[in-house]
Amino acid sequence: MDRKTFYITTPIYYPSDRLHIGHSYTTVAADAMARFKRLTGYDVRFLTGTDEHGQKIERRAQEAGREPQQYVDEIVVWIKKLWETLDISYDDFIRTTEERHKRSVQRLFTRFYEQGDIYKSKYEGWYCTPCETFWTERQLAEGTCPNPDCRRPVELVAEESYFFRMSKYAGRLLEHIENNPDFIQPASRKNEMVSNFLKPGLEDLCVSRTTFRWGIPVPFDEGHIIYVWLDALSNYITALGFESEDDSLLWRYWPADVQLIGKEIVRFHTIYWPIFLMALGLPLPKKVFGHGWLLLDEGKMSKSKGNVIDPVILVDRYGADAVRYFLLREIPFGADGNFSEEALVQRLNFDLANDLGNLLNRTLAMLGKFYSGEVPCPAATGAGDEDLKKAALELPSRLEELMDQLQFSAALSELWKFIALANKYIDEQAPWSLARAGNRDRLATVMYNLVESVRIVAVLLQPFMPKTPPRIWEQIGIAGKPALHTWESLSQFGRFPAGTKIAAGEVLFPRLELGADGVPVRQATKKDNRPLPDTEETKRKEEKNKAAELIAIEDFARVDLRVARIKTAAPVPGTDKLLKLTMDLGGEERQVVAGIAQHYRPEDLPGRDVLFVANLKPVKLRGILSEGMLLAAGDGAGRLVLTTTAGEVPPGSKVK
Ligand code: ME8
Repeated sequence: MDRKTFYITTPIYYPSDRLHIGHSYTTVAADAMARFKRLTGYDVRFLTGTDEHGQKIERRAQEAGREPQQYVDEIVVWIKKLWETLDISYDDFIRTTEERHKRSVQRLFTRFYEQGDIYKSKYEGWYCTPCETFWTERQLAEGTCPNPDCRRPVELVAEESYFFRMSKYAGRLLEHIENNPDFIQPASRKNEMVSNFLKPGLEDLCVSRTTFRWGIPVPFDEGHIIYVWLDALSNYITALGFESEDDSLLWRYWPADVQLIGKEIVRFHTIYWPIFLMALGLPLPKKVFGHGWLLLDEGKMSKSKGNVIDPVILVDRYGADAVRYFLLREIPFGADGNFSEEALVQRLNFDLANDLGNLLNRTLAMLGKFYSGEVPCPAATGAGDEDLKKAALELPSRLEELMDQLQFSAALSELWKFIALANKYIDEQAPWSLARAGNRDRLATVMYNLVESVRIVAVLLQPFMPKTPPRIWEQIGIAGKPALHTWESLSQFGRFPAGTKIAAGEVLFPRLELGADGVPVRQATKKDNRPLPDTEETKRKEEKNKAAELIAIEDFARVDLRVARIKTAAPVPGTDKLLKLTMDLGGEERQVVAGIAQHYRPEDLPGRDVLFVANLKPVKLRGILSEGMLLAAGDGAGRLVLTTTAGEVPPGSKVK
């Protein structure tokens, strides 16, 4: 219990819809930070969750013909699955519809009221439901929501409400911000908050609504629902048991060390939130970091605009680690940056397949060739060793420094500098020449230093790409030696046990290229196509299977194969695998349900020609009639590619 603690949070996301890569961005960053702190010995608490109340969610549920609870329940299942797919190691997931949260929020509201921070009056002003924000007439932008990313119509609200006396705490907050330069990061956001909001003077905040029901009722005045932002912001302490029977977590972990958010909600987190905390007599978070936006074609990716990238499709195509690497590496944390799949593929090919992959593969291949796969004992030092060792020993503290500033991209770039240095060490030491010259002592040292460098890289990769290091441990033969995976094991260069047997395995990151249709395909390389080990036994089995599986030409002729053109494509509600398609078979139209939703976006499909089984017995899938089947090729690694003809033929043409 005497370990230093580290509490990190993400925003709690609205389950009004499925989340996109923008939400994954914040969560992956928080996860990398949490994992990094765990690696360096901290007792970490990592919180994420969902913000489930409010008018926006109530309306979305109504539109979908559901009860709000039922509506959010389904999306929350999806969100939790997404975080599992992305290896998000949260310690707690708070939902604002949970009893533990609702009870605490009601107690907190009562406390504010009893101590005179909240009073009842009448609110007359404007409300933006998509942003769940009150605006004054003066703040509106030509009569619409002034949030530059929103600009949607606002609604006139005139209702009896409770108000929070913001002005009472404004001076103290300003002082805190000025005295704690780390509190709001990056610094530009701090200046914006101070000059645009605090200096002009804070108005009291309306903290209850009466015109809808989906929220936490004010306990002593049930016609009122607690304002969704007060409800939501409290999650960071209700999840620690604030005002509950057991608040030991609160005492252990509060104040938060880092609260990660996107820049559009910095105001809520650096003005309202600290003021609520001051009113509760609790310390303020040490750092609130408002990172930049992921943009798509220069506009903010957002659910309401519909210009979003689905993280599930990306993970399916590239794997969780490559997606995580890209998010953390591509854009300096804090700044806005454009998202593009081409850039992701480039990162994967250059940084992961080339730099990291080559270091591992060359090291393994040479250990195999020169030492039959057994790591030798270093025997003769030489020029270049010191530089490599020095860099390896300095790397952990360099990374720690950058991570403490949430500079994920710079931290990864440092790690990659070391990878580049190790690759250069191979080129300069030229182990093949040492082998040819019979210089076994020097060769042993070079090979030893390389495998030790690979180990060090893998240790430091763990927070960023949690799936990759175990694959490296496996190949360099130290999977069963957890002591060699730790931060402490980096304090010395030379912990790798000589005599370890390596086991070269699959290429970590095969090179990809984006096909004309925007779908990535694996580039053929000599390494990727290495034949599988051929034993007499497997050969015999294959022969036997082949004989059993042969079909006669008449069997094949029973299948009516056609070329069909996709006319329309739409998701099947309630599934993430199926699409409903209408197909043109040359004068005849068919409806089919195809399991390709994780491989193709509906909007990319119309107009494509595919090979089609036209005489399949109709079936109903999810209650939808499906009359036929599209043919697609699977690569055995989970990727599916539609089949088509090599040249233009009219829809309906027979495939023979
Ligand atoms: O605001 N680029 O929830 P939300 C980068 N429930 N990050 C993005 C992004 C993008 N294009 N789009 C979303 C809410 N995000 C409230 C929060 S907290 C007490 C309540 C990330 O579902 C970013 O972290 O709209 C942003 O702040 C958050 O998702 C907004 O999620």
